[in-house]
Amino acid sequence: MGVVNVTPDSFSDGGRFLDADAAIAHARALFDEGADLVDVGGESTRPGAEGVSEAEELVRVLPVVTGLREFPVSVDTRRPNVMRAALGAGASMINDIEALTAPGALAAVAGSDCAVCLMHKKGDPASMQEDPRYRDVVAEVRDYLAARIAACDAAGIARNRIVADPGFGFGKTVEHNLTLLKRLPELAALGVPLAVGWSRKSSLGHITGRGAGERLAGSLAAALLGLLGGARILRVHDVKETRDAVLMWQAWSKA
Ligand code: 7PJ
Repeated sequence: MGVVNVTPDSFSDGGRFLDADAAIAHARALFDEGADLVDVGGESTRPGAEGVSEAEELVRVLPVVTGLREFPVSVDTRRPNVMRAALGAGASMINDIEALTAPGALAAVAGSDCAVCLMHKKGDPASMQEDPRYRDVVAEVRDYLAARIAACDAAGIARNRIVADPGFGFGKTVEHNLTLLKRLPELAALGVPLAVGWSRKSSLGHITGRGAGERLAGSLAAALLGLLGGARILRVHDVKETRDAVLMWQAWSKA
């Protein structure tokens, strides 16, 4: 899963069309590099990020989803209205960092046949990294995701449409992230495919001492550790390089 952020280009005076065209071109490049899916997001949910309005999110995301109709597209959103609009425009998956907890989100997904990625997070992006605490991070993440899968089930979203993601970096210290990565096989008990996202994240910076633009090798190592732990979807910025790591893992698995 390649990451496509749709955010206004502050250096461009060409306006909205250029932002959408740039995102579409980026997504096409990621498919050329071997992505099976791209994740289009119009709201930054990085730690400390400020929110965008629903109208703004729609204006960012919809032209990109529409422009990628012939490709498998996931839309990273927490808002039911954005979910419905994106699915109407041809999206095949909803990736929700709030695991469909917003009022109306379960119904928005249940009303289509799309796939859904349920992610764990603790707290809100503005403050979630301040002092996250868990008794047992793996048990808490697993129980939360199991409850969200049960909520989907009750809403009529079949299990074979669901992917679960522990949400690395979302209300988690470096230690929590490492514990979850090491004990990823315990999340297999959820009975749905697992997605992981370590790409370029700050935990890699803490571990390697590298700045945001220098985390490719760390990201690839984390991706491989995720695969070895049972992950089946890797949410990454660097598709070309990750594809080679996946091919190495596949060849090693078959040997
Ligand atoms: C994730 C995500 C992740 C899923 C972001 C970033 C932060 N969705 N959206 N999993 N991370 N499913 O890319 O640094 O880990 S935004």
